[in-house]
Amino acid sequence: MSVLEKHLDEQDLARSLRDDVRVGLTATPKSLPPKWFYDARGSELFEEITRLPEYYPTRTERSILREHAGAIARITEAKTLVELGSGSSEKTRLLLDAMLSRGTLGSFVPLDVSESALSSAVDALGLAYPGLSVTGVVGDFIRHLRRLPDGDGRVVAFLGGTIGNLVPAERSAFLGDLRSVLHPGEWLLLGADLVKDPGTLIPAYDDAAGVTAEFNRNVLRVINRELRADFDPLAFEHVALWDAEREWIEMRLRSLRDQRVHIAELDLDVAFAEGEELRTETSAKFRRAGLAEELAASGFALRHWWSDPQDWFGVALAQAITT
Ligand code: AVJ
Repeated sequence: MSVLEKHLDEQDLARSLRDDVRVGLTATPKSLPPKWFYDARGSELFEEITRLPEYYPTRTERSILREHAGAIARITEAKTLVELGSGSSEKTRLLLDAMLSRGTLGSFVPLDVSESALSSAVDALGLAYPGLSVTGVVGDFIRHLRRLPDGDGRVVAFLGGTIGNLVPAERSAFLGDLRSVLHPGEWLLLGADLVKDPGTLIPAYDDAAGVTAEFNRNVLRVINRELRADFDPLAFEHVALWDAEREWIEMRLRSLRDQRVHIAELDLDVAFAEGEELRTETSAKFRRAGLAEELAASGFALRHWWSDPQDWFGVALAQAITT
């Protein structure tokens, strides 16, 4: 059985896009939150990114999950698997298979901002797992945590390294909120991309085929369509850089010329100087010890940690503790 619940209606989405764009494009330096990449086209481009030779996180995480899904199922005895930012839920099948064969699992609750990605995932999963109750929640993993079904025996999976889209203050707020919706003993399964050689990191965000550049420019197309703006996406070039001090990747769009953009829906004109950069994403990279500390500070104990032989990606299994 599968159903889709919407916590983000069109108006809600439109309002938060307007607010984010107004705030981000009138700030210095300019920035936009990464969640606006993911309309139907952006979600497809992201799926394409996950298959690129340079983009190691998805396949590395999948190999870790493939190897340890049985242990995750045994340790957690999950009754409900919740997945935040689930997208296509493709890697999740490894977890669902392991949890179902353990016999503990009754329901799966994927939550994502992209209704298109979520509804196809929910339909496919409903067919593939006829005995499982699948409830897709269209929502934002920051704002709609409290709308997740209550229960016990829940495992919340937050995979793919999406935690890296949050800067440290946002991470601690998010982990604290998540801890407060869980009962002691429930679990967080967290996928985190790890600090590594910039020679590996940068190409993962600046691939030779230019798919990431298209993904990055897609946010301008979303704003054009949703807010009646007149961005010329090709007047911006894709930039990926490694901030060694803060240990994060930044994606930016650099204006190729002096230009003005009109955003009709906001009644706003925005000037870009030649060379001016708009930050569109931060993607933080982690170290095991640092992540264990952040988890502990939010009321989670790191119980297990798995990574690949190259130590490129880490999967943490943390348990909500009594605080
Ligand atoms: C989906 C946030 C994990 O940061 O690696 C991929 C998004 N951005 N290429 C990431 C992304 C550029 C991705 N996350």
